[in-house]
Amino acid sequence: MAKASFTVEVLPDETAVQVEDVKKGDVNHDGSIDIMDGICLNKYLLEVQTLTPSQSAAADADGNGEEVDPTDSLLILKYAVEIIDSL
Ligand SMILES: [Ca+2]
Ligand SMILES: [Ca+2]
Repeated sequence: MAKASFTVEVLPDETAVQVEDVKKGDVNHDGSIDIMDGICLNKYLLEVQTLTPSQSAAADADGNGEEVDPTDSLLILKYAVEIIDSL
């Protein structure tokens, strides 16, 4: 399985500011949490696209340390279709 490699150069302070601005679940940063965020996250899981550090922070719906996996995808989709009412 091919794994995308990329280099991220941000200072620790900048990362902190970015993560603070992140709305959990809003992976594509359009201001709302909906099905598009689930699709965006699934594309990442399928290695079709990469996420920026702030996007992966937003994608970590269950908050287990910015590890993005299918559990986060499921949580965001459940929220998007109103099965759960908070992330
Ligand atoms: Ca969104
Ligand atoms: Ca997670």
